[in-house]
Amino acid sequence: MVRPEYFSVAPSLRFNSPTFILRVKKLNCLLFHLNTNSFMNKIALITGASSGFGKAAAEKFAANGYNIIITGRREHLLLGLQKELAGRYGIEVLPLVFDVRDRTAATDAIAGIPEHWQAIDVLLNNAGLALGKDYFDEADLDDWDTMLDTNVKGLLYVTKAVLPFMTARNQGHIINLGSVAAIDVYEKGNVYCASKAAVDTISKAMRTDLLRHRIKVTVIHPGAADTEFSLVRFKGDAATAQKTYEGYQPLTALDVAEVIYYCVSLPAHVCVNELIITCTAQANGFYTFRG
Ligand code: NDP
Ligand code: 8X3
Repeated sequence: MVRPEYFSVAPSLRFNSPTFILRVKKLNCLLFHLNTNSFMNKIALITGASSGFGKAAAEKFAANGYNIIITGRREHLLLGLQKELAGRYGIEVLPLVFDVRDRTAATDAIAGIPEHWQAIDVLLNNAGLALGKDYFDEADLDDWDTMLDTNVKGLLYVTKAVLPFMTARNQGHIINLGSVAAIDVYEKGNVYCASKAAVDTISKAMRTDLLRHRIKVTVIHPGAADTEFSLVRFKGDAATAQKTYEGYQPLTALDVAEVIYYCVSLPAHVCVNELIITCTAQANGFYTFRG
């Protein structure tokens, strides 16, 4: 026979006892906080998250518990990524659709993010492109405008819009995507190389001027990586784009995302200022062994 005392419930745990009611209220309060966030999570804003490095970085940050703000022009890709990453990793994703070349759109989109998204820990300035690969005298002025407007001015607009959120907290990490093209000017690279050299110089300037706000600035210079980059550069000519990667194993977007995440995961007092990453077959902007 089961003795009655095994069924007795401590007075404080009886449903109608004041202590029990208080405990339930406290539990509800805790659950409410857990629900309304995940805003204990860190926040990363990633430009150009609809493809390539940006998309791979979005997944890497999401997998590590970051809430992410993903930006780009192709809304359907951002919405698809939002659904996928929020579902897979249980984090929050805020898509922002704007063209980084549009100063007002970029500034307004970022200035208007909800308050609980404003504590941005990491800004990944990744949106960018090459357009054309032509001799200087034969290149298209519109291509040059687009590259400078996107790679240089777009990066400046986004950074200026995000900085008030970082300086307010005296903390943050800005990662800029340069390229080996910033370091070695190869034939027919002209203005793309110049735009990435500008990113390199701007990164040094940011690092210097933002020291007083304890904001880290890292510039990452990747070599050839198989993303949509070449398809965009050669304006949809898939055969020419594919030739870029023939005869060797290029970097993948994931390779670069891993390195980006390594840089942000270092202790607060450590900053990777500059980093060059190529596939093993590539020495620099000039030499690639196609065996
Ligand atoms: P992808 O073409 O795959 O991705 C580029 C991203 O930039 C897309 O998400 C695109 O989004 C976004 N983007 C382009 N223009 C704009 C714009 N005007 N406004 C907003 N977003 C824009 O290329 P990668 O991932 O390879 O390139 C990412 C960065 O890395 C670039 O800065 C590139 O120069 C640099 N890089 C690339 C290398 C490579 O070999 N792949 C090597 C070294 C550096 P959407 O079209 O939706 O707007
Ligand atoms: C992209 C790499 O070598 O095509 O920045 O310039 S390269």
